[in-house]
Amino acid sequence: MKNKLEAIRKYASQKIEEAMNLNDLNDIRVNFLGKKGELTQVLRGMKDLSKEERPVIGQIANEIRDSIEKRIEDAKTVIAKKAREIQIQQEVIDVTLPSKKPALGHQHPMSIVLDDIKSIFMGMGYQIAEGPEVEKDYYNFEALNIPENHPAKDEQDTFYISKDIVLRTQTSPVQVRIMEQQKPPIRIIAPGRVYRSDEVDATHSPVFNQLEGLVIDKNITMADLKGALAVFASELYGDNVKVRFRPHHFPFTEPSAEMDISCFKCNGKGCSFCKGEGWIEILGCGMVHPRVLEMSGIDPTIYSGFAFGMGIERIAMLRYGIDDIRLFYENDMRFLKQF
Ligand code: 2NM
Repeated sequence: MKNKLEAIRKYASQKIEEAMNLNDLNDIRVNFLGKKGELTQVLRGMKDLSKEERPVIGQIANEIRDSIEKRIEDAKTVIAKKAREIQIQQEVIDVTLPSKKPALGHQHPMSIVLDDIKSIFMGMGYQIAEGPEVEKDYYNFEALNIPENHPAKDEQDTFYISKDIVLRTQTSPVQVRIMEQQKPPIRIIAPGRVYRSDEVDATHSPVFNQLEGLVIDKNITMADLKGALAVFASELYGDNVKVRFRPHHFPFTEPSAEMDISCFKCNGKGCSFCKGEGWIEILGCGMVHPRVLEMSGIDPTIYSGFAFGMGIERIAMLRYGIDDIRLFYENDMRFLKQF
């Protein structure tokens, strides 16, 4: 019986050494130590042994079972380690391979133009002001001297949240809020999103961006307005553009004007871009109406000021020769990548 046990030990060792993987080792465990395993079978035959032999053989059998178990566990560790080594080898990263190009975004042409305009005015000492897009009717219309019956107030033109709350149609309410809060001198620009109840077409969008400016101090005149806006035009479009002011009407300014720049494509000669005019309209402006100053708590007998407003989409369309406003909102990379 002793010999038989030794033979099992030897045979099991050999099998364990030959095992290639965890499955093989499991089979070995079953074949030797399982219910019908070879060692188990031998142990069953112990009942035929004498009283003296039984504990001796029993001890040997237990030793052999423990040693087979331990060897199987050791072999498992070795095999797992080998498998890990092979895996690591296969997963080696070739750092000399060219990398995948990340899909980079692109600055939106509107942001480029807005940043340029902002830095021109910041260079002239203007501060940037912001305010709510959902605005009181008072700030959007009344405080700007826009009368109750003005066409801008028509439901056709303005989105009403309620009778006295609207989506702002311009960023001027931001400036009214600043006039209420701050004492002159005031020198601000108010960029931001505005809303008009317009049908979408190549040049109209119900949501667009505007930038308005406001300067208030003692002795501010139309000459200051012209000087500031001429500097702005030459910084944005180049030294050789000329500006001209045409009389206009806004309820919140008096006098009011529209500013044109000489066409930067044909230098003012007249071309298809400026429709033969030689001039391109870029903004509206004027001297802030004394009533507007007064309503916001600024004494019009001491202070005066000028204001202006422009549509950012329009400025960007002119600058880049974009003929459809909808392209700004589609975020098609083929469009965006061009700027
Ligand atoms: C424009 C044209 C002219 C304007 C006026 C004001 C305020 F608040 F001072 F009254 N803010 N912006 C203004 C003046 C806006 O946009 C075409």
